[in-house]
Amino acid sequence: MQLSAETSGDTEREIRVLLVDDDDAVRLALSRVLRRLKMSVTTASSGNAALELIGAERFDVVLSDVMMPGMSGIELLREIRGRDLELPVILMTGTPLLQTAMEAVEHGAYKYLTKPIPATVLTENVQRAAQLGQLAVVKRQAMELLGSTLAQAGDRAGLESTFERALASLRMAYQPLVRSADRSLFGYEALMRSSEPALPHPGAVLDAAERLDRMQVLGRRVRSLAPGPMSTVPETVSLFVNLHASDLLDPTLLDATTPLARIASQVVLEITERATLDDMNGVRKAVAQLREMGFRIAIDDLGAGYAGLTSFASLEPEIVKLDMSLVRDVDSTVTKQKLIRSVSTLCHDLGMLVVAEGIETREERDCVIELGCDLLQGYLLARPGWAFPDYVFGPE
Ligand code: G
Ligand code: MN
Repeated sequence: MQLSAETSGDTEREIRVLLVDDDDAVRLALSRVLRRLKMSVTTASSGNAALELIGAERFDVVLSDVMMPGMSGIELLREIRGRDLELPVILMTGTPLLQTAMEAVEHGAYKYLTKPIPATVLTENVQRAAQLGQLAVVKRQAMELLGSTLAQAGDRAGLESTFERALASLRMAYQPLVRSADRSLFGYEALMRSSEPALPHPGAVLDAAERLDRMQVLGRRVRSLAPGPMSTVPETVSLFVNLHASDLLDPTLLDATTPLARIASQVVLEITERATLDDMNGVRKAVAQLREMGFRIAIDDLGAGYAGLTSFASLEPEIVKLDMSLVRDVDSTVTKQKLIRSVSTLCHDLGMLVVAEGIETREERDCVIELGCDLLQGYLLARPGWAFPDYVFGPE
């Protein structure tokens, strides 16, 4: 990797400052001071305006007021840390409060300055913050170059708060599974969604949880949220809940008093083939106990895994979900057709139901039905939605 010119310690380059204050006079006065030192200054009169600018341009330092209508400087700092762990932020306030100062430190503010700020103090701090920010970028690049997978302490703090916000904003979306035989509803799969912008899709939330060793917390949250709307549907409707392999070893999964366990006979626990099941003995034991509690087991993403058919065989699932890569363009791919046909024949002999997921076209749908898939799931029938969404079978 080449270190870019921007971060190679070129101290001659002008420093780009984003100045955030709702007070016009303060913006004017401070930008004058900074421009005198040949810094480039962009101004914003609110936290939201600042975030928009940060999304569009690169800055070396953010200098922000704390007390502003709408988003406060502390909130702005938190938002920035969710997206960028290295951009230095200096906070300014007219009324220093211990509480705010502590929050500023906690969220990684570079400095907390009290107004009125003497010109020399301001410029010194901005200059120093910009240099340290550049150093942080170079350090990260060097670590990447050396292939270090250990996150820095600072990285971890940032990721931690990002993950906490993702966890707090977690909601479940539901996608229907439909019987191909009579087009009736079989159940819904619960899919986690977070509104944390730095972790925009479920895979990113899972990655963060894994890096922070917080899989257990995430799994528990998913399982507590998933049953939500089940009281509104008949008991014949099933709920599919995704488990991570490590969830299988969490004792709370076997607690019969949880909301999920109370409706165990309606629940299908999906275990993905993507993960290697390390402690196979522990897993087998847990699965046996879960069955006794009334849960059914599905193998998820079959065909995508590294585990081959080993995990599949030993878990003896009631339901098998084909990975959507097998479903994609199946109507024009003979090898996929052969594979799906043999999997369904094998599964039917073993008394298992086969799900085709990720169906996006009418041709894929008709083809998987022809190949023996019992249950259908995918955007063609319904996209995941907040309450239990309706589905249409799709065009004839
Ligand atoms: O790993 P798992 O199979 O649980 O993941 C399902 C994911 O696939 C969900 O995030 C869901 O939103 C998405 N999904 C559901 N139906 C479709 C589809 O028809 N096409 C695509 N591309 N994705 C889908
Ligand atoms: Mn799934």
